Amino acid sequence: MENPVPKVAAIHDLSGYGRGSLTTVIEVLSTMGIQPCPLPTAILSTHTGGFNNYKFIDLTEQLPEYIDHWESLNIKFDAIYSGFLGSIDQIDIVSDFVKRFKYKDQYIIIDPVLGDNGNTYDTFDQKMIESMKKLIRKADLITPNITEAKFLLDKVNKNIDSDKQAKKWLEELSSFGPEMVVITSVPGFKTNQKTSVLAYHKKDGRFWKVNCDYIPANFPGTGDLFTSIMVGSLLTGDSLPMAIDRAVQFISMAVRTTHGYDFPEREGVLLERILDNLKLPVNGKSYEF
Ligand code: PXL
Repeated sequence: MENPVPKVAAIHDLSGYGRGSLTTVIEVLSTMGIQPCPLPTAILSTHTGGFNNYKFIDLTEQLPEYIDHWESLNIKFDAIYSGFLGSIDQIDIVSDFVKRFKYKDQYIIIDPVLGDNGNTYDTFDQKMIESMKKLIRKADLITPNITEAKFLLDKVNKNIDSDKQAKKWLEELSSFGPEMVVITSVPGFKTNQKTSVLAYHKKDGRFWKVNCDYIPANFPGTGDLFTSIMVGSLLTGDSLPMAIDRAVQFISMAVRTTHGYDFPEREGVLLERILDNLKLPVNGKSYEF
């Protein structure tokens, strides 16, 4: 039996407070009519961006038996979607998971969570970056932010400052293996009043760009929100540029909604206030070819 509701194996941490990772993934996918099946990589009291002394419970040792049980149930996932991994060994575990749960017409989405704003997150180092370069070979779609793209391409001191260079970076990332590459949070080439999302689809050789107004706010968890919307959109039949448009328009709305309140940025965007907008048709008016 094909799945009456698409199923996604969601390999992320569960951060109890602050929004992001599994709480965001579950809310977004469920709203979009998709069943999230969480494979928790770690449990944290909060995410690591802006909170101190958080409790971090690494679940690496528990994962093999959890996965063995899933395998015994013969579950067919329409997509496998990984994000924040709690240890370097988990990269091998995800790689093995993809091999064991491979299924026809399935999307493998790897969000290579490593860092943001030029830095790695607390729990990541160069070894993790090297392993992530191997893991992304397995993906159909990767969604690094600009900081992660720089780490993956060993270009930490370089910037994208023209369309020509943007294409080169996208093609280089795609040469690792993924059919679709999306880079988020790319600063505007000419003005810092804009940021862009850039994308490449290897199969048809087309490049896409969606510009967004820059808002001087930095909410943790928007990367998870972006990729989760991409996953939901692709699984419900959107094209790559339409999926990006949907994610960009929703996140712009989320950031604008949240920015209007006097509210701590570390708690993320006020997702629950606007979640239902994910069900609306997207107008596709923002993407450029
Ligand atoms: O959103 C990425 C992410 C996921 N999980 C944890 C994080 C972060 C980013 O800070 O701290 C625990």
